[in-house]
Parts: sequence; structure tokens; C-alpha cells
Amino acid sequence: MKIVTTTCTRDCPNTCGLLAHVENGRLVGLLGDPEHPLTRGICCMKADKYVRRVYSPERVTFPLIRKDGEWTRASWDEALDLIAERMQTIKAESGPEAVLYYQGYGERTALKLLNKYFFNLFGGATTLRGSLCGGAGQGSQNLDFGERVSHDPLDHLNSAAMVLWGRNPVSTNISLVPIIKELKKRGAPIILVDPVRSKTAPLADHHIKPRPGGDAYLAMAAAKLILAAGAEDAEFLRQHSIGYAQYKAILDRYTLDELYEQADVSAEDAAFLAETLMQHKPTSILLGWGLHRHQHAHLAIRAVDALGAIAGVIGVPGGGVSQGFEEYGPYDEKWWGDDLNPPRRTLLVPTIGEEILKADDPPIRMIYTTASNPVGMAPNTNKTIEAFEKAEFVVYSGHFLDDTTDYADVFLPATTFLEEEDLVASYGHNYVGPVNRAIPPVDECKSEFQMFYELAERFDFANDFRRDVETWLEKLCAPLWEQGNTLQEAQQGPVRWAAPMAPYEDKTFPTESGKYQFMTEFPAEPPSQLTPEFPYRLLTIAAHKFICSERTMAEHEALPVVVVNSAEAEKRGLTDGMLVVVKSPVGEARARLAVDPKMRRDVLTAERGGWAKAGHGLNRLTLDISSEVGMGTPYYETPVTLEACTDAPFLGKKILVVHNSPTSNGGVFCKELERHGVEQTHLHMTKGDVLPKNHEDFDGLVAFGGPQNAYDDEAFPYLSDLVALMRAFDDAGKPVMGICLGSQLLARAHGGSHALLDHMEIGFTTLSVTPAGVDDPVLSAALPLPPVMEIHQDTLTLPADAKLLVRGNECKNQCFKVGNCSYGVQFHPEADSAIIAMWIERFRSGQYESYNHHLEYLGDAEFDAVLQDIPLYIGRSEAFCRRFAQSWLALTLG
Ligand SMILES: Nc1nc2c(c(=O)[nH]1)N[C@H]1C(S)=C(S)[C@@H](COP(=O)(O)OP(=O)(O)OC[C@H]3O[C@@H](n4cnc5c(=O)[nH]c(N)nc54)[C@H](O)[C@@H]3O)O[C@H]1N2
Ligand SMILES: Nc1nc2c(c(=O)[nH]1)N[C@H]1C(S)=C(S)[C@@H](COP(=O)(O)OP(=O)(O)OC[C@H]3O[C@@H](n4cnc5c(=O)[nH]c(N)nc54)[C@H](O)[C@@H]3O)O[C@H]1N2
Ligand code: SF4
Ligand SMILES: [Mo]
Repeated sequence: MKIVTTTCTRDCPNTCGLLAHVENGRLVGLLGDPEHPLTRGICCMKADKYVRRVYSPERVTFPLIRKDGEWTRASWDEALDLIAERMQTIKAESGPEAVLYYQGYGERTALKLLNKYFFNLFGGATTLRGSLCGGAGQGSQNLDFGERVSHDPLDHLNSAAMVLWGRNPVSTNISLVPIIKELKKRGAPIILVDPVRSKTAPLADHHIKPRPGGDAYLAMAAAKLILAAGAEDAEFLRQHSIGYAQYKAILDRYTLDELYEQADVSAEDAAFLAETLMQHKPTSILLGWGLHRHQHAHLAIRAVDALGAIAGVIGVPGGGVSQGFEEYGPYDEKWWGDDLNPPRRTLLVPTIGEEILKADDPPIRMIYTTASNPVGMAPNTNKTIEAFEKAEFVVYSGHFLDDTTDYADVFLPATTFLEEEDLVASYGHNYVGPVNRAIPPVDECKSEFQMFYELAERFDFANDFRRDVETWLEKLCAPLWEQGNTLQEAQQGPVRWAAPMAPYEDKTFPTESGKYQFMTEFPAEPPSQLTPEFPYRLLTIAAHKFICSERTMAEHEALPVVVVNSAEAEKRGLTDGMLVVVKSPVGEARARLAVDPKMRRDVLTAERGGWAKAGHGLNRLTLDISSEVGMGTPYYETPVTLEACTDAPFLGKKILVVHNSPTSNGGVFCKELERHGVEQTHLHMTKGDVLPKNHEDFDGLVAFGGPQNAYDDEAFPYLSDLVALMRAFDDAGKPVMGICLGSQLLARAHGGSHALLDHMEIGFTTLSVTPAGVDDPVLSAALPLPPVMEIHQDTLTLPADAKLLVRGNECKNQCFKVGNCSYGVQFHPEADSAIIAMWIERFRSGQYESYNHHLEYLGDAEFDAVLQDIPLYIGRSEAFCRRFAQSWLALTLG
């Protein structure tokens, strides 16, 4: 076992120190590094899952180029030649700004500066300005303090109380949790300010639930209470701040009751907050990113800063209003390369779709995205898609075929941090951690540095890039060496960026005045109220189990879950578990409803990050607007309404789903049924479930596969009943779908018979649709038919009245229609990556007894070849399955 010290580079403020455990060149575990001064051996459940992500069957590990609309495998040379050729042509015809470089948030290591350096050497592409993440907070705190500098998380151990304001550390910032627990042990009160009962709520002594965006009024109320008690920090206000008189005048415009009403909190809540600040000195206030995602977030953030100033926590160890850290701070910004060209065009990322569409001097002809999923994660997906479709050439560098890749022409497979050498700073603390290679790059993946290095070889500026990683790190992290650290030291373990533990202790601020600057203007009317048409704010908040959109197709539930207050649900005639439609001014999405009596009535919550092509994609609803300060993205401003799903023709249809193997899983097919609101009854026949006597309670029947033979009544006595039931459903005009073994059973039900291939058919297979298939209404509605997954040795002879719809080369009878409305498919439309990986794993390790003799001629090479095909074909196969499930369901309408 080799243990490598490294650092998690994911888009997460913890930036945990990790120990990668490697056995025989393979990553087997990721554990927290107890030596890390802050994260001290903790890491989240997502770290363990990341091991599987590195080896995920959906991960793309070879370059892909889109040809005739479909991904095909390519060599690195082909991919990089194509990109270089397009870039050069576009630059010659339209100038370098016709290329947009879109840098995402997936990984923010030192070497990532060189990505933009590359585009600056190219002549200066169009880049982004503003932020999908912390822009509003940064912009607002810059106004108050001169720059956003936070207290070192370890300084919070000096706090006598803590306020978590719009932040959910139990899910998003676990390295804070031991600090919170330590404070609690010492009796320090913890206050959570969050409209939602997040996973952090159980840690809090007091949970205040303001109206989303109402925080400014809560902070103002608490400030007024402190002033009324004469407990303000008069010296700070007098000596170290400007604008206090104007701020005081803003406070004076409101009575306390008006402020409570605007914040929608009780007098007790505000009093608790004020009392805590007055009696538990110092109190640390921690702002979350949740607070940023509003159009007028600056009012809330600046009012909280002002509360801190009035309460006397600014510049005090254990106090402060902390938000985040400058993750690029310890790097030498010169290597962005921005001074190589005159200032180049930037596009505002919160409205990126519109910005790309309206860019005309020159138009955006090419988009190059790295470590991002703009179609999934930027707001207003439909606009983003329009923009990506307009660009004639899109390059995507990343790990998985997420929503953005559907609009890309080249996919460049990037390594993960476990396959790279680098250094990484954090936006959640002051430590710069080593990124040390634990395993060699998986298959043909390359680090982004390596990709740009090799791409640069195709340009006349290659020499400017031609330095090795160590030399670059020496240059990129010069500020660290200037403060006395060495590269060798940094590669061994985390080094601290010498930011103060408690900023502004000397009470001088990098503002124009040198003082803390109060907000001096405040709108007369409370901004952004809800309307009867769209009465809820949709808060698409960080998922506990996933980071942003880092997931696989197979990991998605059929639908996103939206949570609503029980009384609101009742008012709308909606019940728990129901299929609903959430509508916003820009789009709509189906979801599954969950009701919660403790929710605020003006809020809906859901998890962000799910993919649209897996039935999620809630950024189809979010508004593409920019925050008033800081060019942030007000995702949580999105007003929505909620309705029962009425345009779902199959809603409430009852489908019987019969599983014939203990590991059978309805996969993509059943998820699609679920998206249509179909009620499914799953029977697991090998686990003792019993078939119903007849078809009466159901509208259709699906029978899945299994390794047994369709006539093995001796070992599986239920098979003859299942065959009879399949026949009965069809006789009653109720559709039947038989998959693999299910199709053989269907043939048996209609007088066909069984046959055996002389070998196993396994892997994604290209099949041809027969003329009867083209004419068949169910199959034709699902076409085109992509290569689809096969795993079988059994086959069938067609019943006399069956029509062959799809034919294979090796195994002829691949899909047929028989009887009134029964369909059999030999291949596996339902298979997702996890199902296929499970089959391969079980097969190759001898767990399918009846298949073991095939292991004489099937070995690692054949199994690995199937696994390698998964990323290439699974998306198309799933899309076909969804169409097929829908057109089959239509038969239930008669
Ligand atoms: N597990 C997990 N961890 C993550 C991420 C992830 O996706 N999953 N993402 C990472 C990233 S990119 C970021 S930026 C951070 C985000 O970290 P957080 O800021 O903790 O995460 P959010 O879920 O955006 O918001 C936190 C809380 O703000 C609340 N909130 C929303 N609107 C308001 C409001 O108007 N007022 C108040 N007081 N509260 C409000 C939400 O209900 C939510 O519970 O987390 C990082 N860590
Ligand atoms: N509705 C809604 N939308 C939101 C938010 C919200 O609260 N609600 N929050 C926003 C926030 S806070 C953020 S930060 C953004 C995130 O927006 P994005 O950065 O666009 O999205 P991510 O899902 O984080 O995608 C990062 C991708 O980078 C990949 N990656 C990781 N390391 C590397 C690498 O070294 N090289 C390459 N090429 N790829 C790599 C990951 O696998 C992942 O696919 O989303 C925003 N979107
Ligand atoms: S995702 Fe965040 S909490 Fe989890 S290991 Fe990485 S840095 Fe730590
Ligand atoms: Mo973020």
C-alpha cells in the first residue's frame, strides 16, 4: 500500500488534506490527512465516493470528436490538430476575441492560471467577468472593508458565539463542524440564519428563518436593538468608520416592528441575535454563499457587516464578519497573462447565454470550456443552450458527458487531481496544499497543463509554454516563496498563506478612507417582492451528497425533489410524492413533491446540480440576471409557481414490473416511467414475490432479464404463470414489454421457442431496423436506434404471428412485436452505466454460474472493451430507451 499526501481540489471551501491510498497502482481509498492543521483528518463522504468517480464507467478517458452528430473516439493528435486549426482560422478571419474561453470552478489549482495564459499568448480571447459563485459577497465586502478578507477558521475558536448566516457547513463546509462543536461544548450559542431547515439546523441553538432576501432587515433590527441598549462600539464607530450617521439615518427610517415584518422574523428572534452579540463577546459572524444568490444581496451583506461594526466585532480576534478567501491570492497573477495584450472583451457570466448571443464585434464563433458545466450550472439553461448552439465550434475539457457536452464538438479527457502534480489554495481557509500524483493518468487522460502544453506546440508561442511543472510552480507560486516557503516544503504538506488570523486588528482598512465604510443608501421600497403569479422563491441549494454537477447519469434519481410547506401544498391540492411542474418566468421542470410542515410558505427548495438530460436541470428555471453589486448570480431570486402535472397523459397508469434476477434493476426504463407519473409495482420473483392472478389491477406489464432459460420451469416454477400472464395482458389489449429473458418469455407466450447461441453476445452492438420496424408506430417513434447493450447466450425463434422490427448480425431476433401490443427486445435499453458495470463485474468474477463456461474465451480484454464503450454509447442508448418507454406507454391509452 502506497500512501500519498495530497489535497482535495474540488469546488469546496474545505480543501481537505487527504491521504490517497494506492494498491498495485490503483487508488483504493481517500482518507483525511490528520496532519493538516485545519482539516485534521476529516473529509466528507464525497471523498470516498470520489474513488469510484475516478474509475467510473461513465468517465471519458479518451479524446472524442463529434462526427455526423455523434461522438467518436479520436487520438490526441487528431483532437488537438482540429482545435488548433479552428482557432487559427477563426483568429485569422475574426480576431482572437471570436474565441470565448470559459473557465469553470471545477478545479482552481496554481497551474490553472496557465489556461488563460495560453489564451493570452494566442492573442487574447474573450473571457468571463463576474461570478456564478461568490461575486456579490466579494463585491459588497470590498465596499465595506476595502477587500474581502476573512478570519482564519481556527480564529473562530476564540469566539464566544457564532452566527451562521445563509451557510450550511454540515453539507458544504465540514471543516467548520468540529469548530462549531468545540464552541458548543464551551457553552457558546450558535445561531443559524436560514429560511430553510438545513442539515446544519440541528447544530444550532437558535434558528432564525427570515424571508429569503429579508436578511438586511433582520440585521438592521438587531443593530437598532444594540443601539437602543447603548451597547454599540462607540469608539469603532467614531474613530474607524465613515458613513455611520447616514447608516443610522437609514435605521431611523424604520420602527422595529417594520423591520421584523420586512424580515418576517419575530421580535424574539431579533432580540436573541442582538443579545448574543451584546453578551457573548466576541461573536463571529460567518456569511454563506447562500446569502449571495440574490439580486440585492449587497443590502443584506452590507447590513450584516454594519451589524458587526456596531456590535464591535470587526478587527477583533474571535469576531469578524467572514465570508471566503481569495483562492488565487497565493499565486502570481501575472501568469494569467492579462498584460500581454490590450484589454480584451469580457462577457458577464451571470447572463452568459444572452451575452454570447448578443456579442457581435466579433460574434463568438468558438467556445473553449474547462472544468465547468455552463449548460447545467449557469442560470437560464435554455438561453445558454441557444448560445452554445450558435457557436460553430465548442471544446469541452472535463471528466464526464454532462449537459454541456451535448453541445460540444471535441471532448478532451482531463485527469483528476489524483493523477496530477500541482498546488492548490483554498476559498475556505489559508492553507495551500500539495497536489501529488497518486496514480498514473487513467487511460489517455491528460492534465489540463499537459493539454495546453501540447496545444501550444501547434502555435508560434510554444516556447513560452515549454517549461516543466516544477519550473512553472516555482513561478506561479512566487508569492509563497517570497514569504519564506519553498516548493519542496509545499509539496510535502500544507503551508500557510500568511494572511492574518484576525484581519483589521489595527483597525485600518484598505478602503479609500482607510476606515470601515457603512452603507449609506438603502432603497425605500423592499426590493424583489413575490407576485401572486409566482408566489415562491426557488432555492436550488447545495446537495449534501454531491458537489455542484459532479455526478453520473446513473446516480440521478428519476426526478428532482422540490420541498414545499404542507399548508401551501394543501392549498394547491397537492400531496406528498406527487408529480408536479415548477414554473418560472423563463422555463419549467417536472419534479417530485415533498411536503414539510416546517418550511416557510414563500420558499421551495431543491438540490442544485442535477443534469437536464437525466430529468433534472433546474437551471432551466433560474433567472439570468446579475446581482446589483459584485456581478454575482442571483439564483435564489427565481420566482416560481407550483402545479400538479396535468399534461402527463400516463399519470397514474399502473404498470406491473417483474424482475427475474436478484440483481435486476429497472434502470433507465423504469426511471422514465416514473417521470411520467406511472405507478409501478415491482415484483422480485427470485426473492419470493408472487405474481398477481390476472391483469385486472394493471395497465401494462414489463418483464426484465435474468440468466436463466425461459423454459426452466423446474428451477423457476413461476415462469409458466408469468408466460400466461403476459399472454393475458396482451389479450386484454394491455401492453407488454419483455426485455432479454423477458423477450424470450414473450416469445414462449405466443408460441415461439427457445434457442441458444454458440457463444455469449456481449457489449454495445450495432443493429438494423427492418422495414416492419420503420413502420411500427412504437419503435419508429423511438428511432434512431443507437448501438445498444447486449449480454446473453439465449435467444428465441419468433412466434408465427410476430413481426421482426430489429435484426442483428450475430443474433437475428433483436426486437419484435407480437399479439396486440407486446414488444420483446433482446438487447438492454434499460441498462445504465452502473448496471452494465455490475454485470461485467459479476460475470468476469464467475458469479453468473450459467455463464461460467464462457470465461474460457472471454477475458479482461473483452470485458474492458465493453467498459470502455460505455461513455461513448450510454448517452445515446439512454435517450433511445426514454423515447421507447414513452412510445410503448402510449399503448396504455388504447
Ligand atoms: N456538499 C456540497 N458541498 C459544497 C457544494 C455542493 O454543491 N455540495 N458546493 C460548494 C460551493 S460551489 C459553494 S459556493 C459552497 C456553498 O456553500 P453554502 O453557502 O453553505 O451553500 P448554499 O446551499 O448555496 O446556501 C446555504 C444556505 O443559504 C440559505 N439561503 C438561501 N437564501 C438565503 C437568504 O436570503 N438568507 C439566508 N439567511 N439564507 C439563505 C439556503 O437555504 C442554504 O441552506 O459550498 C461548497 N460545498
Ligand atoms: N441553480 C443553481 N445553480 C448554481 C448554483 C446554485 O446555488 N443554484 N451555484 C453556483 C455555484 S456556487 C458554482 S461554484 C457554479 C459551478 O459551476 P461549474 O463550475 O460550471 O460547474 P461544476 O458542476 O462545478 O463543474 C465543474 C466540472 O469540472 C470538472 N473538473 C474537475 N477538475 C477538473 C480539471 O482539473 N480539469 C477539468 N477540465 N475539469 C475538471 C468536474 O468533473 C465538473 O464536471 O454553479 C453555480 N450554479
Ligand atoms: S469535497 Fe470538500 S469536504 Fe469533501 S474531501 Fe473534498 S474538500 Fe473535503
Ligand atoms: Mo460556488
